Amino acid sequence: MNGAESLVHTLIASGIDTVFANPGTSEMHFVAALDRIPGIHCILCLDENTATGAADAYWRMTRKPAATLLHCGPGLANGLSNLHNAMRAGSGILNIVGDQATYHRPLDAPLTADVEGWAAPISGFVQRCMKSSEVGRDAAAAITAANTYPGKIATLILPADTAWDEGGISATAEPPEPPSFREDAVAKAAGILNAGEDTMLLISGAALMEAPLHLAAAIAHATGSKILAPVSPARVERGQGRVPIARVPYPVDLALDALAGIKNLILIGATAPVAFFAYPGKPGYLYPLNCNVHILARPDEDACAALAALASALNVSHDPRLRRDDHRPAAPPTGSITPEKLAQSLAALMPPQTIIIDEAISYGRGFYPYTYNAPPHDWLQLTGGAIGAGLPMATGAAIACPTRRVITLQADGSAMYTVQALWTQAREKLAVTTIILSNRKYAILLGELANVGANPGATALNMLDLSNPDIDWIQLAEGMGVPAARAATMDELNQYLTAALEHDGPFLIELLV
Ligand SMILES: Cc1ncc(C[n+]2csc(CCOP(=O)(O)OP(=O)(O)O)c2C)c(N)n1
Ligand SMILES: [Mg+2]
Repeated sequence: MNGAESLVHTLIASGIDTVFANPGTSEMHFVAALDRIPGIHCILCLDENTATGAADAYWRMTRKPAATLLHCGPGLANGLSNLHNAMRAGSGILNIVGDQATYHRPLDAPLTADVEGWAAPISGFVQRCMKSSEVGRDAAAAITAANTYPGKIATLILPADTAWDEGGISATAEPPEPPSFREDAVAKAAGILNAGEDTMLLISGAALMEAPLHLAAAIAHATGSKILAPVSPARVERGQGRVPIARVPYPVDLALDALAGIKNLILIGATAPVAFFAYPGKPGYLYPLNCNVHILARPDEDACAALAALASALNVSHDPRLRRDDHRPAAPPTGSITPEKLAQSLAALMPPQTIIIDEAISYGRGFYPYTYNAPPHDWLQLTGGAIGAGLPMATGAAIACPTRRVITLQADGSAMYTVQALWTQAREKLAVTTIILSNRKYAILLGELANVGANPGATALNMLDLSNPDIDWIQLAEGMGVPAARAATMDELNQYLTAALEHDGPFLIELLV
């Protein structure tokens, strides 16, 4: 067994069966081993940021790491912005980076780079394999790290000779230490909630899944407090039969309003809410200066167990009245296109268990309330603000959940960063419907120009304009094997969306907004 084969055996023994890959010369033995040893689904991505974004959503939907396969430092560098988003999401990924042979590195050949240096800021674990006999052991340690709550990016650097040399020994990853929580933090939170001051529970991570969120809502209801999610949670289970939860609004003034008057902020798997950016004359923290911030569970602690302990300390149990029980709209709205109508159409047309990938940027701000009554679904967002995540995440979510539908709410400018993910969707015949929100501009930045007090002229405005030439989304999609149609009214959108959701593979709708 060579080192590469020991790596594949270690992946399989440790529960990893999916690799999002963009290989190069130094990974050829790993590629050959994946071929010889059955059991791993290898998905070719035509750029590294598609591979890393796909692995992120794969984790969010399965809580199981996928592996990436990236080529040397520059391949890793291409994938960094979606690794950044994955790190912000708390996703576990086995991030495999092939590299120069150990003895070739000192020669400083062109692709030699500081892989560790580029990997370190987004990784919870970095290890360079030094010998074929140690690849299995190193991979197992990396997988344990990737599985460590809430999920970490574990970068495993695989020099070519450690892959091709004989003497490989496969290993099995140990389960990680389970997360814990602090009893004293629970007791203190119970005291705060019993005192009856204005209190907000800010909930994130695994606590946004159906059962813990329901319990959090019951606690809030019983104690007269409020619940809120962060501005861009990794995943929320929502829709009919579940508890609706709003998010901290993106615009600073609206966020300040949402948290105004709060005397206590209890963080449950969440960090203290801050503005996305500084704006002249506006605060960075979004809660009042005199608000007491209490951490019930840090993001790396067991927020669900802490919530359960808090509920029992307060003698609160699930309250079925808090679940959303109204029906979805009988028919989707027609006529001209607005964000609210688009959200209502989604609620009316999406099948149960749809996975929504939201990189809608400015157009999507108001989608949330209009989809509370949609069938049960998951909503995944851009967690780290690094645009270019939507199409890759849709790809990874569809691979993770082959029996579910994926709908991508995709702003046009952001789509262009990783548009080649569409090709992988076509090749893998994934049930993904992409709705391109085609406003032919960087609309959010037009607002931001005003927010920071800049006074734009023609040069500035030209840098935020995506027309001249207009991007032809139909040709782009069809050029990569994804059938597509253009919609200029809600009626057209409804018609194409209905058909797309019956269609076996991917479909793209360019929505002229
Ligand atoms: C990796 C990365 N590059 C650049 C930006 C800056 N940026 C934020 S939003 C945006 C434009 C978004 O345009 P689009 O996706 O069309 O959404 P719209 O504003 O039109 O709603 C840019 C360039 C970013 N957030 N991340
Ligand atoms: Mg746009």
